[in-house]
Amino acid sequence: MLSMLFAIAMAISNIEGHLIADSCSISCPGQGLTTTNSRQNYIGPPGKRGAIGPPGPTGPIGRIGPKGEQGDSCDCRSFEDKIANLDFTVERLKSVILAEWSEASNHRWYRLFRTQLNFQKARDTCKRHGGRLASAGMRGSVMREIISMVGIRRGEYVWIGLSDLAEEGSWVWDDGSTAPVTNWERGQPDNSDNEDCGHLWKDYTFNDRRCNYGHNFLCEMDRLD
Ligand SMILES: [Ca+2]
Ligand SMILES: [Ca+2]
Repeated sequence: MLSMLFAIAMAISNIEGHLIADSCSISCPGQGLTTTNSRQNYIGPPGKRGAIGPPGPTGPIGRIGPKGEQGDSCDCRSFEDKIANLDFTVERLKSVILAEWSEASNHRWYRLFRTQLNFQKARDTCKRHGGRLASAGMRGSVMREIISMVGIRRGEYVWIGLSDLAEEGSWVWDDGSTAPVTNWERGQPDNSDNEDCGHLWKDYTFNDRRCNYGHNFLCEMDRLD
């Protein structure tokens, strides 16, 4: 009788064991234990965050952006003017360095050109050298000093910066002055045969003469500073 009861108890135990094993093999693989009887479910703690991975590859090149605003155009004219002014300054400095000009007590510089040119060409030559036909230095007492300094001979024809080209009888100086002319040779200016340009003559007095004659000429340059 006892052996029969033992056998029955073992059989029940085996059956229950199979039921638990079957239950776990279906409901809980790898996630804790779940039973078909009244036990609670167990969920494990979250795992540790993994290390930050390396940066990804460089992305593709973006689209071309919109056009920028139109820039200012190059003011080439001002550059040309600056270059011309530099050439002008260099020419003036070269002349002084080469001692071709002499400074008078009025702080202006003078140079006698013994090249016979008409009035306009003489004027242009002075301008090209950074000056003008002698004007301020031909007014007042400084004139004799300058004539002596540059070596103008008595009676030598020398163009100076004096003309009535703009208006007959209105004599103006090339430096813009309209100061009265007080050094005319007696009887001059007579405008004989349309004489509109002034020159040194006789006793360092002035005469008007046709502008197309070729004469030596005296240039004047303002101080360099
Ligand atoms: Ca005249
Ligand atoms: Ca005359």
